[in-house]
Amino acid sequence: MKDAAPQKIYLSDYTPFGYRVEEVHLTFRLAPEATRVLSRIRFAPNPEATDRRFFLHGEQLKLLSARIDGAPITPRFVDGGLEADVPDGPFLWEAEVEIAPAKNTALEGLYMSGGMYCTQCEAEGFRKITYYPDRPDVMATFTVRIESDMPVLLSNGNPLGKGAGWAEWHDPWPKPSYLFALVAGDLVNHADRFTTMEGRDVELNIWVRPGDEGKCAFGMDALKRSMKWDEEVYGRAYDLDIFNIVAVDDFNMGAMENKGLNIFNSSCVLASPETSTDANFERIEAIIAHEYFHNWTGNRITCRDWFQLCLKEGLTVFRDQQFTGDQRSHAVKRIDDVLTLRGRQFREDNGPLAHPVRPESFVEINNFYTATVYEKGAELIGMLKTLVGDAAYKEALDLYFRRHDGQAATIEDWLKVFEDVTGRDLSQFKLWYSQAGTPRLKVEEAFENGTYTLTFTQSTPPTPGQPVKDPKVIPILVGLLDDTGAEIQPTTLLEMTQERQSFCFEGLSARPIPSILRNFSAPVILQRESSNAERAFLLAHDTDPFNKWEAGRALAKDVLTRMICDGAPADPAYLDALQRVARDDSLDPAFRALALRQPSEEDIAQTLFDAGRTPDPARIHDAAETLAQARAEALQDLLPRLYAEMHVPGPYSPDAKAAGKRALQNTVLGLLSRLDSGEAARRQYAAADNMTMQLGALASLLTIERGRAETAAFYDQWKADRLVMDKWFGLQVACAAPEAAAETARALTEHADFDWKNPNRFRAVFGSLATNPAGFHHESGAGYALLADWLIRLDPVNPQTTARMCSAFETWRRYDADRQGLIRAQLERILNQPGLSRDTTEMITRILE
Ligand code: 0A1
Ligand code: ZN
Repeated sequence: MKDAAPQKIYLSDYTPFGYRVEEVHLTFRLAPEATRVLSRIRFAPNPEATDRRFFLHGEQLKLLSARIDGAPITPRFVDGGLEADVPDGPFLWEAEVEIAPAKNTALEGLYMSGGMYCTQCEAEGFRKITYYPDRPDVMATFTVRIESDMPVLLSNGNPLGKGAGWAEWHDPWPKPSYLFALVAGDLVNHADRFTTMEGRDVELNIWVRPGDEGKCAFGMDALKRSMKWDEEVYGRAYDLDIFNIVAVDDFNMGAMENKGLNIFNSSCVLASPETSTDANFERIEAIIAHEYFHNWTGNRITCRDWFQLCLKEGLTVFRDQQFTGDQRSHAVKRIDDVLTLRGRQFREDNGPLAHPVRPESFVEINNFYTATVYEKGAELIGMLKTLVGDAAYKEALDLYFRRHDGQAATIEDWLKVFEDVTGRDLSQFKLWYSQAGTPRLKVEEAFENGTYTLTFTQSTPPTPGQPVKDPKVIPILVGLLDDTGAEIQPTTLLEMTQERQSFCFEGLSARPIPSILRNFSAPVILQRESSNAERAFLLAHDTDPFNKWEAGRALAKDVLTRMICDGAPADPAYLDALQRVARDDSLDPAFRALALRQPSEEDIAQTLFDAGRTPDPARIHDAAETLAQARAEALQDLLPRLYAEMHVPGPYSPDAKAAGKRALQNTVLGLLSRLDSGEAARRQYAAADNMTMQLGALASLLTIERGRAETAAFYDQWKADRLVMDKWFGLQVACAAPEAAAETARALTEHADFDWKNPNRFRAVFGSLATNPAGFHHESGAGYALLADWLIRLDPVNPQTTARMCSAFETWRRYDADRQGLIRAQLERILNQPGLSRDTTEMITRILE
């Protein structure tokens, strides 16, 4: 058991640091086992602070010397750092420390990946590099000298000079330590240039390991499009002479926005048609944009403290979502984003890990890089924009950049710019930042004397530490259709502020058919009695593409739920509606692919639980399989033709139009394979000249053969490519039959290529196990035990990735007593490990509470 409860940090305890940092000089003498870091830091008393305690964070550092104004001192080592007595006025702090990057398996601070040195400092990694006030409200300019025989030496800002075995960099923009970065390695670059709207000629580089240079062109193109877009849409130009991106294989997250030196998980930047799917290309484009957009929303304006994380993340996610919508399709992007929101954030918000978008306390900040902070955070920006309108949103953002450039800001600052621009009082809106949980929005309707009334009631279930919730402002976009499908009331904004509120539409000649929560205008769960006939009608006629798709999804969920709960057969009305969508050539293929996708088993489990039932993953899986077979049979006349029509001739291009066709083609293949024993899939596999088609075929084969399809040829073809091998590992577990999933995963852990210390490889196997619900929740409990074994093994090596993977267990209270018992036993087993990390301890404790 744990000795003492780890220390909790509270938002309400915030106080500014007693000192300002005027400038930072760092010298790195790199060596794998003994890197020396020399720091020269100019401090001055902070006139805005009263507490003059001089405390510097530092962890896992060997202090070799420390001086103040040139005189050696002996600091006092305290928990998490050191303290020293310092002069009353400005002074120079100098220290030398030793660290061992080669031994750093946690991938936080300075570490090594594939022979190169790299850093990850967000959120609190800089303190593993040297002693420093490692908090985001301390901003300073950095000058960095790197001494190493590695050929490429990079840091933030602009290059000052380089020679044999050294390079110097200077970043003129004050920044917090979490944006510091250093890279040293044997790297090659894909170079380009970009001229900003201000006329600055910027050198652009993507640095990769030799052999990967052919996988950079798409990322570079995405970067240039992002730079242009931020100028055109937000008026934001890049502000240094060079922008570097580096790909590393060992990385805990997707990528990191270090000033002028973004570091990427190689899976989020390297792309080629042969090795990357369309989904990979789209994700890479979005992440490149996301990190680039942070240059203004995150770097130029940063967060005062880590409780304000959503200030940079919610806004930057919102911006990257806008970008993808502009580059591709707004409708498809919105549906994809809502699928992610429901699949990850609603799941989180409705379980033991629920927390506000701006949390009020934490033990380990790394545990709060969550779907709630990122995805729900982005929804809050979208709601604000809907409420104030596009013009006021633009004005507010201009004011935000003007007012807070160079500052470490708060959510209060953010909301104040909207208040100042619009004159609105946003205090009720602010509840979205402080109250956790997904609001339920119940809808009632009445029609009398030509007046149609919609009455909404909102309620938010209790979440940990928040038993009672106040009503929030909910922007509800509504349109009305008549029974011919004509729109009689175009999209209108209803602004709900009370717990129960009615809105009237007058002068109607007949009862309309409502389309409610268009474009998913608020992150809520809509509860409305509706018939499948009405859903099919909206699927056919709604002019709002999101709600058109939503109607089809609601229909499918209703059909599946009845199959699971009442043993009903697949509803022919649903199958008819599906046919109409499939053959409607006026619809974008990407949209059709989404509309033909079946709701996930996880989604059904959550829905059943919400309706007060106990989901049985095995039954859900069986019903999903039965429905998929029924869908294939219902569409069988159409499938071969549709498959042929979606063929994209010529060389592969990752553009949205071609990708949409391939998405529909692969969806059709999935259905077709259920009828032709995989014949078309084998043909597609043999003919494929790109990964989208090759993997699509393999997934279809694995699905129909319940995970037993031959994957050896794929392995032989791709064994030298780490990123493709992640797909090979992942797909086998994702497609495994329920009773075989844990064993498939276990067998893969014995494979010579299972490098479990690499987060991508670990996630390929165990992330896929956790997202195969019938497999993970198999009644034997084998999935739970296997994951727990491996979390226990990974924790001492990489606490951050271990802790993140614990969320696989977050839905445990949904399930029956037997499963709950099995999971509890595993959670307790993990918690009882001696020396368990703070990260994992916090996660398991919260899940168990
Ligand atoms: N700020 C990055 C994500 C990130 C967060 C934490 C990390 O280490 C703990 C690494 C990256 C982003 O939003 O892209
Ligand atoms: Zn981010």
